[in-house]
Amino acid sequence: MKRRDFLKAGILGASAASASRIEGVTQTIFDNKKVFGANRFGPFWLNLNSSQIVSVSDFEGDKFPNTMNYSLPDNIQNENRVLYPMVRKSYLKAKGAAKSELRGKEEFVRVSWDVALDLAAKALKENFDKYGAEAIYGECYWWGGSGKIGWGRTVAHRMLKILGGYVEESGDYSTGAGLVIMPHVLGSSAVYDAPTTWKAIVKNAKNVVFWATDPAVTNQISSIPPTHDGYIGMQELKKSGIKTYSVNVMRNDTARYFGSEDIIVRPNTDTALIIGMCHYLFTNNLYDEEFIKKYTVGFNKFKAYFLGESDKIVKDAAWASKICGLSEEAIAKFATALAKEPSTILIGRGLQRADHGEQPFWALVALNAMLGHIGKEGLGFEFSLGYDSAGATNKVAPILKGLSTRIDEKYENTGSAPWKSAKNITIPSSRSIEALEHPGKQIDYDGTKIKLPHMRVAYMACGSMFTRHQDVNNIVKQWRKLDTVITAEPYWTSTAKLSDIVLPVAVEVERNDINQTGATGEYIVAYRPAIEPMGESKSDFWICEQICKRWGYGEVFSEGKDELGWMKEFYADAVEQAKGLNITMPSFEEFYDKGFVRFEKDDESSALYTRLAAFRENPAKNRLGTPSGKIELYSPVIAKMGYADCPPMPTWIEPKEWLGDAKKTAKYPIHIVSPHSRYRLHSQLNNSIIRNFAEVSGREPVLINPKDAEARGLANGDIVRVFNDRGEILAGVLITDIVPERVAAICEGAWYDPEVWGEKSLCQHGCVNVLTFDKGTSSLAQSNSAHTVLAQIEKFKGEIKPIQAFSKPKILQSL
Ligand SMILES: Nc1nc2c(c(=O)[nH]1)N[C@H]1C(S)=C(S)[C@@H](COP(=O)(O)OP(=O)(O)OC[C@H]3O[C@@H](n4cnc5c(=O)[nH]c(N)nc54)[C@H](O)[C@@H]3O)O[C@H]1N2
Ligand SMILES: Nc1nc2c(c(=O)[nH]1)N[C@H]1C(S)=C(S)[C@@H](COP(=O)(O)OP(=O)(O)OC[C@H]3O[C@@H](n4cnc5c(=O)[nH]c(N)nc54)[C@H](O)[C@@H]3O)O[C@H]1N2
Ligand SMILES: [Mo]
Repeated sequence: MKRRDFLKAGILGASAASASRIEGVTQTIFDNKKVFGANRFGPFWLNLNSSQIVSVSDFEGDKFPNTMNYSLPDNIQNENRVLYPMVRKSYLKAKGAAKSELRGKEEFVRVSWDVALDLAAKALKENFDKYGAEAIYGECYWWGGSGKIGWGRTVAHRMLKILGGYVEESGDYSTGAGLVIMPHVLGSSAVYDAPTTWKAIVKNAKNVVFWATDPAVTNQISSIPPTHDGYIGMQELKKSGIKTYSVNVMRNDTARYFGSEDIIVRPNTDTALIIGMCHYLFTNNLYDEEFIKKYTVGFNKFKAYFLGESDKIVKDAAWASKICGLSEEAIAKFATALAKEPSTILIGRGLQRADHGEQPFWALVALNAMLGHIGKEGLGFEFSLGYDSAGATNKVAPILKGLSTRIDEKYENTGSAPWKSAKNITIPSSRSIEALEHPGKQIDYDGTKIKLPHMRVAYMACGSMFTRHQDVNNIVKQWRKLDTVITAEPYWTSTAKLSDIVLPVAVEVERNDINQTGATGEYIVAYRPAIEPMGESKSDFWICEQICKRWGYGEVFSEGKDELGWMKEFYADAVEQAKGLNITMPSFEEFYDKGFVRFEKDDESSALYTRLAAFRENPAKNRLGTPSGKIELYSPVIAKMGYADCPPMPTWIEPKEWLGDAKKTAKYPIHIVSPHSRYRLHSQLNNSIIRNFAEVSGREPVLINPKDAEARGLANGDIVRVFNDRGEILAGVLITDIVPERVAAICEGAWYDPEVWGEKSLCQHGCVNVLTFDKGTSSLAQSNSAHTVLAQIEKFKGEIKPIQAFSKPKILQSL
């Protein structure tokens, strides 16, 4: 069938299926061809034969194609796909909530879409009608799927808005502490603002500091398909020979690429290092007094703190050295170098995903203010270059629109129109399990009190709770309190296995959608079904529309358009915008046929963009959004909140667990950090062939220093038990001095594989969040503290059992 015919028909055409490698792959729509596609790893070419995706080739417009996409054929056509709608046995028997303690233990039953959707629609509606929005957990966090139309998170939120509201999150897991503290300091969330460009940095900086960031790894992926332009900036930086530093708890890939000077600190002690540096700059008159006077408020209070005027503790380099482990001389030398020459500090996010994670971000702004480079072309601090491959020159291009939760006014008189009065209940991102544990509890949040909702039904899509969230054994326990768990998933993940209703989802190359590449906006790209959805999977859009239909609101959801219809609408809007930019775009049919349209022209006006340059130039005219209009080194607003765990200026506070706590380290002497893996996007792709590059002895690797290995009699490839009071995991030993003594690294996202499903038990595969604790960063942001963990490591002496994480659960064909 020709694509043009397919377009006309507007449905998936069918031709005879040839023998397929595994159950579920039936046919391709684009026979024996190269088909363009895109996802969060970047754009790509799929090479197809008559029945399946054979391989992936690089897209020529991608500056640094992501090798992760090579595993797509295996990932998409994986044994681990959910092929049919499934309902847990007891739930199906009862036609509703039943025996939640059996989740993960009993069989699933294959059902028709009608049965699954009826049950899902009923659970959502009944609970909403009885208990209101607080009963419906609809966070749908975050990284699964993509697209401007059918991203599961957007369509689920649209569906739950039509229902009348749900529990959503504010902030995120990525940078939740930064998002809440920065408005008090800089007057905007700052962490997602447009970044200073690499070009401006390379032109002007003499020192570039990578502070808790690993852009060589983390820029591989993006929220919208990346063309990886940021890596060109990094190449230019390397070529320039500019001195680079890496302030980190280990030597990471970025430091190795640049040959950076390592500034290795004890995990979670950066705030002390920074305050010690501030003290040094002040007492040695190396700081920019004029910048402080003109652009900041509160310096005198901060100064009194680091001089120890009230607590009699002088926070000098010697004090900082004792806490962070770096020598006094090294601290002085580093501070001096940054003060004497034009410097840029690129700040990562791992830093604030820790107990009191607000403080290092605030302290870094204070340090930068004292250095005085802020707002000079290419200099100062930057939060956004470790992510989204940002910082290249933008293209002159239209901005593609997308589906949202806004419901068209023409449906206002439909039924009782519950979306008109829909009111969501917002809790800080990562506080959801605390809500299950303590419904009704009041928690502090950024000067307000939040009452945690009593949630009864969860609609899960695009997220992976049991790998993402902290203290997995506690999640297992609290999870039982949900009456109904509905999970829309392409794969049999741990979350799917611990659900009542599992809805099989079609992935990007199995459905229609549209997107724009990031971060420069160079391409508008079409997602098209290159293969038929596996088994009976359907798009998130279709699923949510069908659920709304059961409430009588199918058309309100879809506005009478299918995904192709929405594609055409958003494309037409881009064509209109383009006209205003003097750009002619091809017809929709041509675009759909080819898969992409390119915008070539650089937007030179933004090429040397520098954060806070306008503020530096004219602080009266370009006031910041803070109460003073300036950078706040002391915040009267935060002072008024009176939080002991978030003082009103950058302050060193001991984290709940750290290497400086002699009592705790006696039992658990190793700090575990969980960086993001270069072999996956969180948990995604871990079920594919790429795992072969990423594992040691069939487990997630634990990077451990030679001395720590020796003390435990460990060799490369050994399987170890990593444990603390919260839980235990197995991991495969990789001995390396890129991690210092007493620090071990286990990447986040390895699939959770408990020995006994549904109970507190040993994770055989290495899901690091079994070890982490679930506590907010502070009363201010209540973000997650994933990087604050102590544990012990020992050789595993028990029986090694086969990994179950990637197997399907037991499935019955009927009740
Ligand atoms: N210890 C520790 N924990 C961490 C972090 C850390 O640094 N350390 N980092 C945190 C951060 S920054 C983040 S952002 C979170 C990430 O947390 P999540 O966003 O939950 O991470 P993913 O594993 O990407 O989950 C995406 C899920 O969506 C599914 N999926 C894929 N495609 C589709 C689709 O089309 N539709 C639907 N419905 N589902 C789909 C995937 O199979 C997968 O199960 O983790 C956090 N957790
Ligand atoms: N390949 C790949 N890329 C990704 C992702 C992925 O899963 N895989 N996830 C994406 C997402 S959602 C996000 S939010 C970003 C995450 O981006 P980041 O949060 O910046 O990444 P992380 O790997 O968590 O941490 C960055 C660095 O911080 C260091 N670090 C940890 N604790 C400390 C500390 O206490 N002090 C100091 N100085 N350094 C510390 C780690 O060793 C690591 O090198 O990455 C994005 N990019
Ligand atoms: Mo993130």
